Amino acid sequence: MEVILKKISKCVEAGKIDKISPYPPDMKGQDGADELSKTALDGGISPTQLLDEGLVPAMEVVGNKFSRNEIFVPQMLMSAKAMSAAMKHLRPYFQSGAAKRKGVFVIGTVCGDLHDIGKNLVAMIVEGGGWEVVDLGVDVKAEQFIEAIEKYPGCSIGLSALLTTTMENMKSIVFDVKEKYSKTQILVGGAPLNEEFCAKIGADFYSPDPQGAVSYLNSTVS
Ligand code: B1M
Repeated sequence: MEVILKKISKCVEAGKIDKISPYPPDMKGQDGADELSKTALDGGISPTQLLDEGLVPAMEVVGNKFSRNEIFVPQMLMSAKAMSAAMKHLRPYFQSGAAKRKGVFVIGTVCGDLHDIGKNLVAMIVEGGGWEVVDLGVDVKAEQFIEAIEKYPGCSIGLSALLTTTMENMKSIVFDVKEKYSKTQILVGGAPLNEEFCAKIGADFYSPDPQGAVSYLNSTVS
């Protein structure tokens, strides 16, 4: 049992999606996260074990390496894809309630802004951290975040912005959300932001990278 979970972790860390994936070259022809996760579940490993002992620790390693600049966006994308290949097999268990996630994280790139590469990475890493992620896409307005909070009570929300112009839109989104739902945790991120800006607009947490967002979200439930 432990052996297959270790193999799955290794696939996620290395970005080995499935058997036909040529990346990474030294794992060519081997089963990837896709096949191994299916084998694990068919062999009796519980969905919770697969998530908690296989996928979450692996994504944590990946997120931390990225934070330390030991790997870069392409490697992290491959790991996130491998994780998604495994998550595909877990989805039915989440839907039936047989496996639980830590909570719901609603994320979007704020209104006026169409940059979504960083936001997508954050979404994938947070999902790999054991959270249900609801991705509202790009150009997201305050009303859409508020609708999502009403649909997923208790969720946390994440705002991403890449433009110095659109980061200003975060301020009104945070204001509108907090006015209606003062306890909703709001995380912000994106290249032009910093902690000072986060404090100025009244958001709860700024993270420069996806792993920081996962660590903060985890701290809100532990
Ligand atoms: Co745009 N663009 N762009 N662009 N673009 C920048 C951001 C820019 C810096 C380029 C430049 O001039 N040097 C500049 C902004 C300048 C400024 O505001 N000061 C710029 C501009 C001006 C524009 C347009 C206005 C250009 C024009 O049309 N005249 C236009 C705006 C469109 C709009 O949004 N309304 C525009 C358009 C585009 C494209 C569509 C062509 C494309 C976006 C494609 C897409 O996203 N699907 C694009 C791109 C690709 C870039 C650059 C080259 C790369 C951005 C990126 O994806 N980085 C960028 C220049 C650059 O950065 N070199 C640039 C990689 C990504 C992984 O990083 O998004 O920072 P990032 O995410 C990081 C962290 O920030 C963090 O985690 C991620 C991983 O570490 N993070 C979070 C992000 N969100 C987070 C949320 C969190 C936590 C962490 O919690 C919630």
